[in-house]
Amino acid sequence: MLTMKNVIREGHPTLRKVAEPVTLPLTNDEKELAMEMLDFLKNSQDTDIAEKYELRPGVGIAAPQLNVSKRMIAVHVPSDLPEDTAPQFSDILINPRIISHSVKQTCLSEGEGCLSVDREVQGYVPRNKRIRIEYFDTDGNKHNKRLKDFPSIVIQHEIDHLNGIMFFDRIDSDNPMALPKDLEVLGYEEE
Ligand code: FHF
Ligand code: ZN
Repeated sequence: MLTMKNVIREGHPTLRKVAEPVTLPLTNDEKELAMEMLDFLKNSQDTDIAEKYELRPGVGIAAPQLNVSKRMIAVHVPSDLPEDTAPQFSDILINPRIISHSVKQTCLSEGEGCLSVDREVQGYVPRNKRIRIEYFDTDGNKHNKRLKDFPSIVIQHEIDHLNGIMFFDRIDSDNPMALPKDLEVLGYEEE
């Protein structure tokens, strides 16, 4: 089972590398890792399991955060409804690509955090409001999906990890709370 011990932190060189594409079909080790990544997210969102294993609740994780420089991410965005309904998005994405995006941007009102960053970083992280992505699942099936708002932001944060980019690279260092024109701020509850 993956825990926070497996997650590398800011300063580790792997977080700044451009990850390698995954060759299909996946090896058994790659399939195993992919499943463990998605399980980590589910465990981290389960109050009892998260407390027991000291997991930080997360909605996404990229293989480079586990010191594996491959283009593989897991995303598990829970429903935003109070009832126990299906997640908004849950999958393992192999070689994900943003094939188009809106001009309109968005950002989270509370900024972003990262499993690999053990400090609070203030500031807005501008993201594209809508994206269309292409990716392969672990069985090699190709997917083409349109996402908006929170799931779109999460996928952009994860694809950034595949390119060696950290969320704070996108914060305006001169004025972290500056909002570009025509940017819509999204409400966000964290942890
Ligand atoms: C998170 N946690 O998942 C953050 C961190 C915007 O590369 O967002 O570093 F658990 C991946 C509902 C809403 C339930 C939010 C992308 C953030 C990606 C992980 N938690 C949440 C939830 C959360 C990072 N990461 C603060 C850990
Ligand atoms: Zn991150």
